[in-house]
Order: sequence, then C-alpha cells, then structure tokens
Amino acid sequence: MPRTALRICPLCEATCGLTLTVEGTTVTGARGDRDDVFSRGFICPKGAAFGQIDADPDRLRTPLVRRDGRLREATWEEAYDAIAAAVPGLLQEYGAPSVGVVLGNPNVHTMAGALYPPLLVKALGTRNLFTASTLDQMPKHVSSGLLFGDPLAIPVPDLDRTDFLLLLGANPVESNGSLCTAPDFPGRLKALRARGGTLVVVDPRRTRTAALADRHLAPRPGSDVFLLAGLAHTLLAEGLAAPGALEEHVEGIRELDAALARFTPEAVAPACDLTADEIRSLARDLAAAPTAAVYGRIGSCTVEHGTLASWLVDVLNILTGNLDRPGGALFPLSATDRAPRPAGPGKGFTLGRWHSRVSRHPEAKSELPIAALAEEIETPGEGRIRALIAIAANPVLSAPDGNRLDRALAGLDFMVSIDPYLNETSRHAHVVLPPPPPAQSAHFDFAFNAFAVRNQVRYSPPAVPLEEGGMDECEIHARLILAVLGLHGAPPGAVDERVIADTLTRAVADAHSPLHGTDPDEQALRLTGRSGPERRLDLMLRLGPYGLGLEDLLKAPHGIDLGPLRPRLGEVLRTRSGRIELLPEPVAAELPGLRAALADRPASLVLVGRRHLRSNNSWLHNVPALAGGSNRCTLHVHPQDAARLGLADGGRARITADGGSLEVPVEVTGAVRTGVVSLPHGWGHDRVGARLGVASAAPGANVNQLLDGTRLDRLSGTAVLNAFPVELTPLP
Ligand SMILES: Nc1nc2c(c(=O)[nH]1)N[C@H]1C(S)=C(S)[C@@H](COP(=O)(O)OP(=O)(O)OC[C@H]3O[C@@H](n4cnc5c(=O)[nH]c(N)nc54)[C@H](O)[C@@H]3O)O[C@H]1N2
Ligand SMILES: Nc1nc2c(c(=O)[nH]1)N[C@H]1C(S)=C(S)[C@@H](COP(=O)(O)OP(=O)(O)OC[C@H]3O[C@@H](n4cnc5c(=O)[nH]c(N)nc54)[C@H](O)[C@@H]3O)O[C@H]1N2
Ligand code: SF4
Ligand SMILES: [Mo]
Repeated sequence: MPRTALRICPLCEATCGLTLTVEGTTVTGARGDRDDVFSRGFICPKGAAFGQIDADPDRLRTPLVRRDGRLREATWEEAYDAIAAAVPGLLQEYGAPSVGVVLGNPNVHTMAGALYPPLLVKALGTRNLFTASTLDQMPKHVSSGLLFGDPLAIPVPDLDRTDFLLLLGANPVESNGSLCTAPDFPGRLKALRARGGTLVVVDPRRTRTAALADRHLAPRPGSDVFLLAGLAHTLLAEGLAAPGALEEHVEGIRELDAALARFTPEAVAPACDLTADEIRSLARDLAAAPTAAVYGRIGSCTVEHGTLASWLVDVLNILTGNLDRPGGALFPLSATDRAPRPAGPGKGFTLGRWHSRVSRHPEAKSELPIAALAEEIETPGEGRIRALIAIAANPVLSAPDGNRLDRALAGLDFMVSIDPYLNETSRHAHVVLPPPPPAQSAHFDFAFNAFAVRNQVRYSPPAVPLEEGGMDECEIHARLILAVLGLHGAPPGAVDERVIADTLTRAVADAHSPLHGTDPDEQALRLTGRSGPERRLDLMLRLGPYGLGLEDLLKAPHGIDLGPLRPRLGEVLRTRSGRIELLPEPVAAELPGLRAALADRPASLVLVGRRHLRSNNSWLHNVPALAGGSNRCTLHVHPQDAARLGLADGGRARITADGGSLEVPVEVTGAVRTGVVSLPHGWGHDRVGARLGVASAAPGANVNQLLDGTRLDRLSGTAVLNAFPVELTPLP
C-alpha cells in the first residue's frame, strides 16, 4: 500500500512543502502539500520530479576511492582510512593553507551543509575557502555588511504587502526566487498586480517575469549601477528622499548626495541605453508609491559593479523610507536566529582582512574568489593548495575557465568530494563520499528561513529510512572532520556534542540569551532529538526568538506560521556607529572610478545568462523528466543581430570571449534585446570519466569557458558572469 510522507523541497530557495507518495522505500510521486503553512500546495516541475531525482540510477551508492589512478567502489571504512592517511600529513608538512575547501550551492539546501562546513574549515585552520557565493550573492553580503554591519542582514521585499516592486536582474517566475524565499513567487506577483500594485522589471531579456510586469525596462546589461545611481540622484535632487522614521538611524545622507552629484539621469541614460525621462519618471513613481521595495538579484550581482549595484538597491529602499517598514524591505526573524538583543554599536564589517596568495584578492566574509581557485592550486610556492575538499560543488562547470580548473584539480595531491554524482568535478577526487538521496535525509532550512517573506518554521524528518550501506550526510561530514583532525575512528556524535557543549557554555554566560544563568549540563540533558543534528537543531530553536523546540516542530508537520515580517532594524544594526552607514568608505572609494566608467564605449555585443524552469545549475540535467524540450543549451540572439551577423535560427555559431570560444546552436528570438545574446550555465557534460548517462547524451556547452576568471566585481571578488563582451561568427 502506498503511503504519504511530507518533505520540504530542497531544489530551490522557495522551500515548498511536498507530499510524497512512497511505495516501500521508493518515492513514486510528489505533489504540493496544501496544508503547508507557507507554500499552500504550490509545486513546480522540479518538485514534481522529486521521485525521479531521488531514484536517479546514476547516483553513487557507495564511496569511491582512487587506486592505481582509477576510482573504484569502496567501503566507508576504506574511504575514511584514505582521508586519514592523506590530510593530517599534508597539514603537518605544509600547513593549514595547503588544504582548500570549496562549498557549492546545495549546502544551503541540506542540514549537513549548514551545520558542518564551518566546523571543517575551523578544524583545518585554512583561509583557502571558496564558495558559490562568489559566483552569486557575495555583492549583497558585502553591501549589507557595509551598510548594516552584518553581511547576513539582507532585507527582503515584503512581497505580499508592497504596493510597488522594482525588480532588477531576477527572473523569479523561472528561478522561483532567490534571497527572497517565497513559494509561488509567480502567484505572489500576480496578487501584487491584482491588488492594484505595480511591478517594474529591469532585464535585458523579456523574461516570463517581465511579461507579468506593468513596465519592463531592457537596459544594456551591466548598467544597473548607473540606472540605480540615476534613480537615487533624482530622489535627492527633486526633494523626493523621505527616509521618515529611518532618519535617526542613518548617517551620511548629505555625503551621499554629494557623491552622487554627477549621476544625473542625463549623465547615466546613454550608458543604460534608456532615456533620462524614463529614469526620472521611475524615480518619481517609486517615491510616490505608498510602500515600495527595490530588489536586485543575479543580473545585478554577477556583473562588474555588483557590490555598488547591491548597495544602491538598499540606498533606494532607505531614501524612500521603505527599509524596515511593512510593504517595503524588511529583515526576517527566523526561528534559529539568535534571540534579539538591544540596539547599539557593533563590531562592524571589514573587507580585505587577508588576501589571496597569488593575485592578492581581498577576502570578503572570510572567503576568497572562487575564480582564483585554479591559480592557487597551480602556482608553486609556499601556501600552495595541495589538497582540496569539495562539498556539493561543481566548479568545473559553475566557475570561470573550467578547463584550467580541470587541469589544476588533476594535479592535486589529494581531493575529497562529498557528492552524490561522479561528475565534471568529483571525477578528480581521490575519495568520493556520496550522501543519500533527499528522501532519506531530514530537512531544515537554516539559511532560507532567514530570507523568507513570512516568518515560519518547518522540519521534515527523513521520508524513508536510510538505505542499507548508506550514510547520513551529517554523519559523512562529522566523520570527515574527525578524519582531518587525526581522530579517525572516534564516534561521529562527539562532533555534535562538542558543539552543543560549547554553545551552551556561551549561552549561559550571555545576558541576552534565553538560557542565561541556567546550568549547561542540565540544558544539554533536556535536548530532544534522535541524532546529533536533531539535538543541535533543538538547541538552536531553544536559543531562538520564539521559544520553540524540536518537539513543537514535530507536532506541526505542515509547519508553524510565525507571522508577517516586522520592523526590527535596531536589533539588526551592527555597524561601529550603531547606525546605517549610507556611504561606507570602500564604496565611496569606488565612485570616482564609476563616474569615469560612464565615458566608456559600450561593447557592441555582450552575453547574459538565463535559467530554465526545469534546471538547477549544473546538476539536474541527468533527470529525464526535466531534460529536453525548451530546456536546452542554445544561444538566444535577437533577430536584428542575427541578420547583421548572418546567423540563422537553428544554425550554429562560434562565440568567443576572453577565456576561449565555443560552438553553440543559435535560437533567433525577440526574447533578448539587441546587442545581447544569452546562453544558460551548468552545461558541458562531455568530459570523460563522469557518470551522467542522461546529461552526457545532450551535453551542451559550458558558457563559463568563455571567461578566464580575471573579470571580477572588485569589492566582493564575485566573478562577472553577466554582461561581458563576446564576438559571434556563423558556422556552416
Ligand atoms: N555563467 C554562469 N555561471 C553560474 C551562474 C550563472 O548564473 N551564470 N550561477 C552561479 C550560481 S548562482 C551558483 S549558486 C553556482 C552553483 O555552483 P555549484 O554549487 O558548484 O553547482 P551546482 O550545480 O549547484 O551543484 C553542486 C554539486 O552539488 C551536488 N549535490 C546535489 N545535491 C547534493 C546533496 O544533497 N549533497 C551534496 N553533498 N551534494 C549535492 C551536485 O551533484 C553537484 O555536483 O553556479 C554559478 N555559476
Ligand atoms: N529553475 C531554476 N531555478 C533556480 C536555479 C536554476 O538554475 N534553475 N538556480 C538557483 C540559484 S543557485 C539562484 S542564485 C537563483 C537565481 O535566481 P534569479 O536571480 O532570479 O536568476 P536568473 O533566473 O538567472 O535571473 C537573472 C536575470 O538577470 C538578467 N540579467 C543578466 N544581466 C543583467 C544585467 O546586467 N542587468 C539586469 N537588470 N538584468 C540582467 C538575466 O537576463 C536573467 O533574466 O535561482 C535559483 N533557482
Ligand atoms: S519552486 Fe523550488 S522548492 Fe518549490 S517545488 Fe519547485 S524546486 Fe521545489
Ligand atoms: Mo546561486
């Protein structure tokens, strides 16, 4: 008899509640959980394919260990023996920098990825930490760090209550949203319009999101920073800036006014390829709306001035008085956030506390740019990376110049991958540790609850028992930490108990903690949960702002609604001044260069990416239900450009940029503006040694091979993945 089980979907940031149909231990179906307090039954094609994703026959079911140059199936014991034999020795001989860590996107979609990598990095003592953030949202962390003193304090548009949403460089109708966790984003945008609100979309492509908008502006890619500066300038010049209640929390408005003086609509319009009137009228509409939120994502982050654009997004929210007010952009308060503490000055946020060895890139949020990983492995000298631990990461496809990284990885002394697939990156590992499929894992959204448009909390225990011979991903991580510390063989639970003990020691001494002054041993005994990670979750909930515990979550399988977002700026601010620092020094230092860039002659053809509804970066191309149809790696070219360049729909073209060239199929479409072509990422599944039966049959081309890794958003170290110049030639 089939039964049902609830499981939060781990496939994108929307975190929809799914109702799985389970026969035996196999997931045979998935539909939206109508009783889920947050997603209320919404599901997309990826969630619906949960069963196929879970049961993909190419998933690894045992660890792999390299012997005589070949990866072979091995026992867990053999896998950890190999790690214990390699890593502690390298650390001893060459020091902490010799072991690098790469963390990929799915870490924010697993409990293991949230709970253990910080412990691993600490255990190794390495500063060679690279993550998908420098291919993604690092500009936002940096701008939040500078403005608010906390890189994790990211305001989220109040989607369900706002009167006006200005959305830049995001296509949530296909991505389902990012840094704005909102199941059924498309429905919420439609509801915004239905209640009389306004949606303005800024995107060089006519996306499905743009198609829903009242107004779609298609400026030149990479020009958001100028558009946003022109909007801020207009607000200030026309006396439309009205921070209202924020005023007492903000410093630097006058300095900002002076710094933006030259960014008049007339001055920025040519760079944006918009008219000054369009910019002025958008600023006036934004100011006139009763409430409004400005929101920028991938297309405004992964560009040359990503941090400045991300900063200006919140400058607009502040100048219009919309930050921290209902209907504007607010800071969520998740159940595992620290309980609020009184407002006051904090430690602030500092960039560049250390630098990468080879190119001297500044760290941001303790990370180095992932675009610099290959050179850190290849360049001889003290501090070279000799071993790498890659967790849920496929940088050979996700990061610039995969061919170079491919060669660099092949030259490592030792590499570990925690990954369910033998793919473009993990094929270089000496040890591959495969996590179980998602139905066998418990789930809690540590990251996304803190970016959600409504405060809520949900927990999914495993939907089916762990398969014989499998290992829970939390245990995989815990054992890895013990192995690199030379404690191979110690019980993995010791890692969790140590964290619990340390956390409690701090909590009982902390005057603002709900457990202040209690007995730590007694508190430890009170924790419930059948596993170390469950006990850690229980502790975090107890230390959190809502007075919840794991039991409460288990009693509410469809989740607990914690209400709409509420103003809480005071307790969020952690700058040294205790106020919003509107014109932080590192930003101010970039503005003269930005002004000069206004005079640059724009490239005649630039490339942007795109996401397909049925994709997920590099790793869902192996699922038959999601492959094919319109989910293909084609180059979108505007009809005018196609005619000018002699390209035909269905033909092939050679596309060339700094990093190399690719041959790609051409799709002529009015969905991109002139002067812009679009190629999706995550493709290029044609490397020998990977085990991706479905994906390799239609491999596509790796767009990131067009990049050589030198184009970065300077402040954050984020790779420029959008708006870089390309050349096209037709192929016969
Ligand atoms: N040109 C271009 N490049 C881009 C982007 C773009 O827009 N344009 N987007 C960038 C963005 S936003 C991101 S986040 C990065 C993503 O970059 P990555 O994180 O490197 O890539 P992913 O494809 O998300 O997959 C990472 C790996 O996780 C594995 N995996 C899947 N599920 C699990 C799991 O449960 N546990 C473990 N341990 N592993 C798992 C997959 O098999 C895969 O090998 O790509 C970036 N690259
Ligand atoms: N279906 C699907 N969903 C996903 C993913 C996926 O791969 N597939 N990946 C997940 C991940 S890791 C992330 S980070 C999120 C990302 O979620 P989103 O930020 O919504 O990402 P995209 O869909 O790539 O939308 C970026 C948009 O920016 C536009 N753009 C490019 N350059 C510029 C520019 O210079 N200015 C402006 N204004 N726009 C520009 C592109 O045309 C594109 O439409 O999606 C997540 N969800
Ligand atoms: S929108 Fe995202 S979370 Fe929801 S079902 Fe689709 S992939 Fe899963
Ligand atoms: Mo991402």
